[in-house]
Amino acid sequence: MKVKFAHGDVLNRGCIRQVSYQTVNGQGERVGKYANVYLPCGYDPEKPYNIFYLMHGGGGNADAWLDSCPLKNMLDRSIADGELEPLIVVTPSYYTPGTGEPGMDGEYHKTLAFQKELVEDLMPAVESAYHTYAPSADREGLHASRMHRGFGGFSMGAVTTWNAFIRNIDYIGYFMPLSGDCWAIERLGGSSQSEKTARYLHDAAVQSGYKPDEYFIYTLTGTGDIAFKQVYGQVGAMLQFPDTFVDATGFNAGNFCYHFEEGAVHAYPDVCQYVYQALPCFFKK
Ligand code: FER
Repeated sequence: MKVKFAHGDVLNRGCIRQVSYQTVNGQGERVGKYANVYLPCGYDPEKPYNIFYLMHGGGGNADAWLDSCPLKNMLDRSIADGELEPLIVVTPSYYTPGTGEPGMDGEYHKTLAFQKELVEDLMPAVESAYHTYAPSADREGLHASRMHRGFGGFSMGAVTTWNAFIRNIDYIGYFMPLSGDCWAIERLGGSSQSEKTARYLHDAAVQSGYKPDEYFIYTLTGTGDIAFKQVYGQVGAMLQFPDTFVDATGFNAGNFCYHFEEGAVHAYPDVCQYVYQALPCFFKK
């Protein structure tokens, strides 16, 4: 990993806005929700920006990323230093009001149900309010701009990200699962069902019709992370499909990057460092 991000003062600060939108909860009722939207310093509505959606972990909410680590300061400083191109970052939630208390049971289902909300409700609300590369905020416009859109998340947010890869690759070109595996086969299946999980992802990628230079995955975790075993097992199995998941450093020659940070644990401050490392590699195609 390059030098770690150090939290500190910065002259050029971006701002946080909120976008409200309507969606449908697990009971089929219309409910109001919001997501936070980071706008880079000097955001100019005349210019298009890349956009990165970043999901919280289990039990979190749309604010979790912003109040659990210096995400905003990291973005401000990375942009001010010229390491990161100005972009829009959205922190939503996969929970919907009226669907019960957070908990491991039903959690996977929520990350899956969120995939429809993401494209039909959240992206249209955000990308009609702020200027991204989407020529229109409907499926067609979102599809046309997929290489300017990323999705990442921590823990259950990583589970959400693998689901986005499987369900929403038509609208997203870049994926950043952080300290969490793919549960398509079973819960924690990255270690218990490594081979089947990797094959499932491989099949999803092939069936999407996109070539390996049309989707990018950067997954990171720490050796002290409770998700390490799952992510490590899954990455090893994915590398058995080298035509689909092409091993790369910083996407130089391939579409699949991974990093295991020595000693890092399952917590926002460590995971924020991963975003710092990986985000500058996005949106280069
Ligand atoms: C993992 C993926 C998700 C993991 C844990 C989670 C232990 C989520 C945990 C939670 O929300 O409590 O690989 O490893």
